[in-house]
Amino acid sequence: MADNRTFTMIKPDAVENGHIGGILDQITASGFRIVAMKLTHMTKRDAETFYAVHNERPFFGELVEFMTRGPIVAAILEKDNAVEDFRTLIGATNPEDAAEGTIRKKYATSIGENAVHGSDSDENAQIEGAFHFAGREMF
Ligand code: RTP
Ligand code: MG
Repeated sequence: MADNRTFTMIKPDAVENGHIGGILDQITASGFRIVAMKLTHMTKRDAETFYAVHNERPFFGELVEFMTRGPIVAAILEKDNAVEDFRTLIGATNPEDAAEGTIRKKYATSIGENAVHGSDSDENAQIEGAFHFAGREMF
């Protein structure tokens, strides 16, 4: 995957609360092009693998439980400087610390249930995109 791409998930809380449309609207209005997208439901093993970097953290069990609670929207997004610009667009992990107007400020309910995921590096964007999508699903 090219360096101008990032990977995102609209998490189960935001899907449950009816925010898929609002979040996608803000993403595309901010200049990101949707390269791949689907509604999917992660298994426990999927979530444990996807978030393996956090498996020693105290919140790991809670995170896996949350991410498998219901469907998510997975997507690959393209824009110059995609990883960094998307992290800016979503805001801080904890919505209480997120800047005004960011997706997490608007839609997240807590540090754990924070509406969206954004890759933290070009390398992880590549790994995470490939975790969810086959090459023929990327456009
Ligand atoms: P993400 O990977 O989902 O984009 O979030 P992030 O980089 O802002 O935060 P990260 O440190 O990678 O944490 C991954 C996700 O774990 C949950 N979390 N819960 N209860 C807690 O203290 C806590 N801390 C993190 C959140 O869902 C966070 O997005
Ligand atoms: Mg992270």
